[in-house]
Amino acid sequence: MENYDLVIRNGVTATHKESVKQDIGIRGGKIVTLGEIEEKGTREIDAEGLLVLPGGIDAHCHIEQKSSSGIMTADDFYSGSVSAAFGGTTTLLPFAAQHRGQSLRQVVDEYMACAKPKSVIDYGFHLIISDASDAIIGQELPAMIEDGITSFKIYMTYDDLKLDDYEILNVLAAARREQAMVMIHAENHDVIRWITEKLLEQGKGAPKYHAVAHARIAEREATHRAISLAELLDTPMLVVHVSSEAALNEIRRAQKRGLKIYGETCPQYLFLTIDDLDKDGMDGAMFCCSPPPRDTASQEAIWEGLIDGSFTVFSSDHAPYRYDGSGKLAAGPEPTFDKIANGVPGLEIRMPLLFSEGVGKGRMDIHRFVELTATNAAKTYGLYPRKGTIAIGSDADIALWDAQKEVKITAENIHDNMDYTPYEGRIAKGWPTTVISRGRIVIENEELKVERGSGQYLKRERPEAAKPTGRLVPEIDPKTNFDAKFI
Ligand code: DUC
Ligand code: ZN
Ligand code: ZN
Repeated sequence: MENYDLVIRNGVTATHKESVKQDIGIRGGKIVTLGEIEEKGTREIDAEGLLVLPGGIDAHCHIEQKSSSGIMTADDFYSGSVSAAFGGTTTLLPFAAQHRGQSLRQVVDEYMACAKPKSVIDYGFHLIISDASDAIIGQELPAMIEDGITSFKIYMTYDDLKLDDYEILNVLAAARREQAMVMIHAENHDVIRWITEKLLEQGKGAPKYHAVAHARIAEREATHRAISLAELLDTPMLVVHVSSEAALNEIRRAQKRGLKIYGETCPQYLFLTIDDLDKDGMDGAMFCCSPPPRDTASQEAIWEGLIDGSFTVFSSDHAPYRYDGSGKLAAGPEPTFDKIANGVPGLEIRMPLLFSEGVGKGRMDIHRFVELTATNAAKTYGLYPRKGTIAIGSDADIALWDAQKEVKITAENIHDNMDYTPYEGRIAKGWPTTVISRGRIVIENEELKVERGSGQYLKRERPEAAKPTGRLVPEIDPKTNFDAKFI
């Protein structure tokens, strides 16, 4: 006789692989039984007519993070985690961002101290590495990876963050040795800088010129270069926030050649365009993010990449800066585009908008939706099968999803700490009604049911996805992918 803390009955469970009508028995925060359950649980939920999905994993978000120019995100770990949970997400992987001169341990300790008393759902961290000195890469980074922070992001642009190709090679070599996942922001710094200078010389400082300065060619070139560096050292790598078909095609080509190159895209590249930046006054600032939204043809190309499997994960890239002097207008009431904080919010709408426009409109099936919003992130970042699926032994992280529920997205009804949403007025059909994290009911009847700080830190495994292919040998010897005739 089993004793269940919670039994979910009569729902259709959908994982990345299959849909099954079954009951779910939960005990001690874990899924312990799948199938027909006769015994009563301490708590019971009737999920008749609902989809029972793995809770989402948002693997790219900026929470309680200071940008390199010193601007604080609007969300802390409380408002950010609450907002994510209302949208069906049960795990967050935000960044612990190193500013040059900081030790990685100090950075992680600071972010842990912020998250622990506030997050209502489970969380881990990716590092951002802006200082690729020997001490950081050779000693500190391996220690952090050993401690379960098994992924990190590097940048090819931004004065205070960018690494040059030599530094990137050092970082990739370390990631390969340690089997950590490298995430890369791929935009050509000097191309952006050059166009920006020319635009500003011509007095073109309005928000819409942000999208001109961050040209697609800058993204394509940097994506190609990043992939080349990863190929040289046979190091798996994930290209974050891909906005354009040209960059996506670089990823596709690499994948066709058998390289472990992964891609991520985000709601802003499906649902916004350059026209959103072209608003009266400064209003376009609300849509400034990097890379910027492109055009409707790009949106279709990004959809195709999600459908055909070229993209591995769909993340929010939630980077919330309010439309006031604390955020977008921190440099003054009418800053030129290069002084506007980059980023848009999206934690809460990530899954509902993809469900509504993807599954609801017949572009993708529910299994692909689950894969993109949960399972693949778990696999890519060392959390699978604990997170990202509904299976015996997995954490009971579950979103009960009403495919018919329609919600109009407005700044007021989104639970983050923002004063706008870029998706104001859109209706998304398909929302979670009950959200469960480790068997705890987090959201029910439109209400938060757990205490702040009840989320747990996740020490992650080294991801299988970060294992080198083994088909190339990065040491300099005649059997390698180096031109070795004279070695
Ligand atoms: N990169 C991100 O990942 N998020 C916001 C802005 C940026 O440049
Ligand atoms: Zn980035
Ligand atoms: Zn980001």
